Amino acid sequence: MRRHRSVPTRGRSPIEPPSLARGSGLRITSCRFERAAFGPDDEPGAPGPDVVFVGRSNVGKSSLINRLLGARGLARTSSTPGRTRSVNFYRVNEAVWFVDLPGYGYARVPGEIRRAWGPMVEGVVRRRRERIAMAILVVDARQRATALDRAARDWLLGERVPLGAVATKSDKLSGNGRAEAERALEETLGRTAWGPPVLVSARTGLGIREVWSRLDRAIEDASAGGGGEGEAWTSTS
Ligand SMILES: Nc1nc2c(ncn2[C@@H]2O[C@H](COP(=O)(O)OP(=O)(O)OP(=O)(O)O)[C@@H](O)[C@H]2O)c(=O)[nH]1
Ligand SMILES: [Mg+2]
Repeated sequence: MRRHRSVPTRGRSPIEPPSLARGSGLRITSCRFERAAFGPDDEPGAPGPDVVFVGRSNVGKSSLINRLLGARGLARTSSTPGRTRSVNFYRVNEAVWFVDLPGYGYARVPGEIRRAWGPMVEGVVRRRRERIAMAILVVDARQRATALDRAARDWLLGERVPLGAVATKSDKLSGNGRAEAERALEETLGRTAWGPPVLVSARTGLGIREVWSRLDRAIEDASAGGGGEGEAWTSTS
């Protein structure tokens, strides 16, 4: 049974303590694509917090967003690396931004776009630093973490944004392979307040509940810590 749906809420959302993972209350009451940003002026100004997805091109960021939101096809996915070239904003429960960043490390993306990637992603993270509840570094469970992934992690830690890691496509590993990957990932990426990296699969849904429970905590902390002008992060049961 699906626990969360992508149907829009009618009228005002009930204001409740911000918990999505309480009991069986994991629930998305609304989500929508808001806009694709190519520069600061395009970024939405409505209150966050933001959950930002960072990772290599084609690693599965957009697929993971769709799986987390239970909304197949909301974020565009492609087997062609470099599909997401803008910063895409999704509004979740009228309260939280999911931010899909362009992927790094794909050589065949034209040079101009590659050169723009660094400043574009850096700019978003720096401008929105205060509202980032969690930057999720998405790596490939089969590759563990590449040098570029580690560089991205180091940079994000340096920017002092809350950081968590997930390893996706873990449906492609056997049970043993997953246990090994888990160990290797914790060794290479380490653990943050988020905990150790979580193995997930956008295809099977593995690990999605765990990610939500950690995200929920991070969003709750961010909402308690500052801002607080937006609607509360709501859960309906
Ligand atoms: N088996 C498997 N395939 C996946 C999974 N997640 C994504 N994929 C596939 O991987 C490819 C890339 O997925 P995307 O979600 O578009 O990747 P992305 O990171 O958003 O890529 P860019 O936008 O190019 O940076 C697609 O062919 C997906 O179907 C997963 O959990 N398991
Ligand atoms: Mg994408």
